[in-house]
Amino acid sequence: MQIVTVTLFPQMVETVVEYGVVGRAAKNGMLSLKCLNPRDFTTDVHRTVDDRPYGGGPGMVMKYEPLASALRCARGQVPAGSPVVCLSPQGRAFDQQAARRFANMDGLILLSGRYEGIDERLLEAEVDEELSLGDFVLSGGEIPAMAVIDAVARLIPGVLGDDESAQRDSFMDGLLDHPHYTRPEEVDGRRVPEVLLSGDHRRIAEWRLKQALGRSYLRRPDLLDRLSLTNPQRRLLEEFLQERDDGL
Ligand code: 4FM
Repeated sequence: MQIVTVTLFPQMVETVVEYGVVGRAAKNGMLSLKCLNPRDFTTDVHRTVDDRPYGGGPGMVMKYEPLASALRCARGQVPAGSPVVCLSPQGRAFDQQAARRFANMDGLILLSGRYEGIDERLLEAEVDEELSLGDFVLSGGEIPAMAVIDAVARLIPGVLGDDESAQRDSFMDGLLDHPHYTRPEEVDGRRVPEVLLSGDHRRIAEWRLKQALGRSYLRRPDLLDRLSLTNPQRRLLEEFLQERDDGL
């Protein structure tokens, strides 16, 4: 997959392919990341990429022309039909479903803004979708672009090992993860739940699903609202809440 990111801070975004799973994908040639700096597409001596907002107010706005030129160049570096995505709090939620959608494409163009915003006409003319990582305000779209690259890269077929991707397609899709434990069996008086030491893989899978259901119910009820739980799943969730009320 080929990703081009348009950013005033290309060196910042490029670090995402230096580490871990994404680094391995880039080394193996399963992912290519290039960055284009809109400043390199300016035509004035001062290399101006921003200007004052019409209507007044604080801060600066990213100018249309350097971004349009950079995006045109980006389109020439990815397969035709690759979506152009801008990261901003004004976007719809970026989620695992969006990550899966992009992972099945051959190319992706990401636009990371800075300052108070981007000239709206550039978004209308050149951007296919605006996506948000959450309801908070960062100082630029670079970190969200890096998060999108990471989330998408690990879903590209062949990037994760068999073990890693088996987990991904698990029955706990759409739920929060279950708790994890590793050695030692006891630390500072805290023991690993007995079932995980039992070797009974059926009971372990059932315990993990119960934990995932319980945590999702308590912390992210919005996730459960989107699922229709099976009868056995609803029984497990009721057991979880019962055991919690019992102080277990
Ligand atoms: C984005 C600053 C565009 C300036 C930002 C411009 C964000 C988020 C975010 C900051 N992006 N999810 N939350 N971006 O805060 O995606 Cl021009």
